[in-house]
Amino acid sequence: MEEKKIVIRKEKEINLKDLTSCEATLQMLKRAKKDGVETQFDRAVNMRACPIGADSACCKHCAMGPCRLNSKDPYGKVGVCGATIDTIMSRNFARMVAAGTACHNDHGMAMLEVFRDVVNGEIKDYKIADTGKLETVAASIGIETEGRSTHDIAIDLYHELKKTYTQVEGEIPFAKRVPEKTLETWRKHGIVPRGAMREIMELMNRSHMGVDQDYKNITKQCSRTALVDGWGGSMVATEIGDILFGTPSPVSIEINMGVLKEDQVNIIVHGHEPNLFESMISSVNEPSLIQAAREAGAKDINLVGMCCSGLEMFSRHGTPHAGNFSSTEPILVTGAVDAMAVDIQCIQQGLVKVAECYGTPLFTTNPRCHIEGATHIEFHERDPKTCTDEIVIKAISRFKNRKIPIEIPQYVSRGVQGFSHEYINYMLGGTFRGSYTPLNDNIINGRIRGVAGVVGCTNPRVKQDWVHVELVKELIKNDVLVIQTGCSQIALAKAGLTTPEAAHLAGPGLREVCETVGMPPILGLGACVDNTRILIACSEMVRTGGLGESIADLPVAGAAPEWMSEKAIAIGQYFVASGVFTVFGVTFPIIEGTKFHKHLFEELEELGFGKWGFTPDPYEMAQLMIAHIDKKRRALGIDRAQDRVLIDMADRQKLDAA
Ligand code: SF4
Ligand code: MSK
Repeated sequence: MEEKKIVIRKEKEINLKDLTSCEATLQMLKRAKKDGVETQFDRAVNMRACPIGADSACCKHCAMGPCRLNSKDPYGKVGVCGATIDTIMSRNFARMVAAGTACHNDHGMAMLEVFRDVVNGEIKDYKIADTGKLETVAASIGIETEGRSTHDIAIDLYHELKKTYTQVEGEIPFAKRVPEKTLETWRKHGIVPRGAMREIMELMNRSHMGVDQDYKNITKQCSRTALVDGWGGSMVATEIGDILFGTPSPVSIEINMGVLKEDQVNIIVHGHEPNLFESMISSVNEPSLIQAAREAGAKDINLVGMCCSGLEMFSRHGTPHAGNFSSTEPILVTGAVDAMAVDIQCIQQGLVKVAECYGTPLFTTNPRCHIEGATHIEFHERDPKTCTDEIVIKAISRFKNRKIPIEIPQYVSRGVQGFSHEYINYMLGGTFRGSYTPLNDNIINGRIRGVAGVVGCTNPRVKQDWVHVELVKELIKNDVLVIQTGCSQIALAKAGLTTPEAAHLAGPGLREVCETVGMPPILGLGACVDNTRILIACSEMVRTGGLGESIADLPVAGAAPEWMSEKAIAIGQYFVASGVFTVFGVTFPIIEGTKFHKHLFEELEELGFGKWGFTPDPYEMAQLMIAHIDKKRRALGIDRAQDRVLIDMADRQKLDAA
């Protein structure tokens, strides 16, 4: 492959150390700079964010505009149609929620179709790996499982879950899993989702020029749409992924760019759907392909994950992981990647040029995601190996013809990952009495102050991984148990903080619990669709008792400190609508001091939901989250640590006599 060089526009001097706290990525950024190769970090420095767009103070929903309002004087002007700043910002926000929800639902629906074809026998390369999970999920939405065959339960489950997407009236199936009081709040406000297609369609209609022009009414439909993401499409993706490929349980994995091997054929899979990766595992274990790799001079074939599909794979199979979103270009700079195969979501177009520069073949595989300049080899679940075998063959050929000097940053961390909510149940309660009672008890007695979900992307507008790591360190220091998904989980794993030994960084109460159970203070739950595991964990905490009646009563908080995608906004809105205080970093696309801002950041909580928060500073973010957790503890009457009282025989006799 012809090597090309790209000249970076020298508009600004960049101090590379300010861009990332990932040492491996930093090493590759130095090499890229030397080679004159541009990455997202250069582009972010040279592309000043539009201040009006950043505040969402512009509208291009019709050809009377585009209209730009003044962020400094938001009520000084309206659009040509008369739209106010609150209408414009809420419509823009709505379209982000619609797009994010569409992504997760399209992913979930594709997974459900694969499940249907596996059950029908039309897809033969996959099978149901976890029948126990199949039965649990089916029973949770009222499907009879007693004495029935796996096939019959699976057929019913498919038909029931299909309603998540296609139903036009009624409530989505997983509404049955929502705590009663939370569901009551949704019903009162008319936001229980019907089906994803209906909700997304209605939100797009309402955010069109000249339809819904009341920011509070638009917010309602934002919540209804976002809820069909968290409790709908994403939850289906998680549950079907577990049923087909296995429910994760903790596994020790290696993470960071040092997992690449100079003497092996290195293949990276990056994206979000587990199907491609599962088939790639079969292909790299194919004896004829291993033989071909050896004949080409390689010791073996080394399969590595990145981003969220990598998270699904290391949670299920312990597959090594090379890094998060912002490292997907830098890893190509190693020259050691013999093929990168991608499916959907978070695949930057910039990969094409970096791949070209270092002679790495880049393959798109999903009909939804072609990229100009990448080679498309379509992946079909009914014949998956044709695609993945071909990618392996091309990777072997690239290995044989490597021209670029290899430089692999020697950074590898080890961490324990793969804490499904089922495993948390088992870990805390044991095989025969699996339950959330020990978690609730330790929250009530104050050893654990509360639980924080720290999730989401990395974003070159802030120092990569730094906000995630500092925030999480601050939270565990204050006895807050942290649960994680997505690129945030990868940041903490790279920082070496997902081991049981990291308990020494926790406050005394959390440390005691972690040491007793032998668990890390930071639990990685999987990919960004697996935020639904957090929702289920919250529901279980409510059901277990002692911490209030709805998710909004729990001493929990969420954060996406380095978010960047519309999917993150949809996730944030479904956590808020479910009752969770959710803080975002980087930037927030709403002008402070406006009515819409007040609605999202204050009034939603008064209506019985959670609310939004914002700060780019990790320490302030931790304080906001801890203050919220403490507020909830006060409301529950558990704000003072309640140590277990050990009673002696004399006390016991007094009690018996009473
Ligand atoms: Fe301007 Fe209104 Fe058209 Fe938006 S919908 S571009 S605010 S005229
Ligand atoms: S990959 S959505 S950058 S978490 Fe799920 Fe990471 Fe955010 Fe993509």
